Amino acid sequence: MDNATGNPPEKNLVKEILFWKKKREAIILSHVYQPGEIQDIADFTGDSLFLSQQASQTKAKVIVFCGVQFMAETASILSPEKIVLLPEIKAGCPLADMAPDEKVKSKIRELPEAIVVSYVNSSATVKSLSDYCCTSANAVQIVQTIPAEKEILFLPDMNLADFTAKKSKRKIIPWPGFCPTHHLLTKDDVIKAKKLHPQALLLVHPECRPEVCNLADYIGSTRGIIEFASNNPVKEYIIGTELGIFHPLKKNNPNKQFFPASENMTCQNMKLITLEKILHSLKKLEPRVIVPEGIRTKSIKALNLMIGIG
Ligand code: CIZ
Repeated sequence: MDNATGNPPEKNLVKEILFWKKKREAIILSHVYQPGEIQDIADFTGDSLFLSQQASQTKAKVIVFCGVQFMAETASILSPEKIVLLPEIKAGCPLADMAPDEKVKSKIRELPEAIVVSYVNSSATVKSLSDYCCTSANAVQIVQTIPAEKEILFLPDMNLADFTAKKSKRKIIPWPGFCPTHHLLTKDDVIKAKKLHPQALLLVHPECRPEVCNLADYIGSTRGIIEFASNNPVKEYIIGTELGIFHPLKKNNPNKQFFPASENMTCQNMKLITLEKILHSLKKLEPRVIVPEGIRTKSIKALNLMIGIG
């Protein structure tokens, strides 16, 4: 308890955050992989697509992005006139790091005719080299808009590339990257979870390995997984994505049961942001994420195509 207010420390922290949020005319955006207490104080919680749409539409002067670097960069590209804060600047994305800018440039030189589709989990420079950006919520739709005779280079996630190729029936050249959190889920983990919960449906993210996806009842983005579980009469689900998603799943579906496909599916980068860091960020207006103008103007077209579809 706080001696002055008699409130638990977390309650005082939240009050202070809300005070500074108003003072700064800020909006707080939280990804569903963030810790539950951060999702609870956010103005909007969701996936990259939804949060990018909010970032592009908001009238707020300051965007506090509770997520990882590429998400804050995306917000800055879409809303260059706003201050974009990432409360922990070290919150990176190992998947995005698997497609270094120079290697991507050289691959594009090797495939001059290819249409380049980049998953939003990529650097701002990679986005600026891309014809289209996509998220897991709209990768299939985006690829389907590309003329059938065109070669497609899809980066950086090879598992999402495989899923998108199968769904869209398009030939895709994958980049050999993967999300360590999703890729660690094995077929054996899933078989074990299914034995423990035989009545449960298996819902997995397309960043999971193809042999895991083959066993799933539903494969989709975080938004897709939440909608599927919320709209389905079945009461039990095994979930194959980052564990932060359990917060909205349980909150929206108090009468249903959710089991992790693996207890190890935690993205450490997503958990670097804390309530204390959000408060510090609002007070000091740092750390800021700014995308250099030359890269920003080159990446905006691909991003606008992404936020316009889905
Ligand atoms: O698009 C996103 O936000 C990610 C990283 C996953 C998902 O499916 O929402």
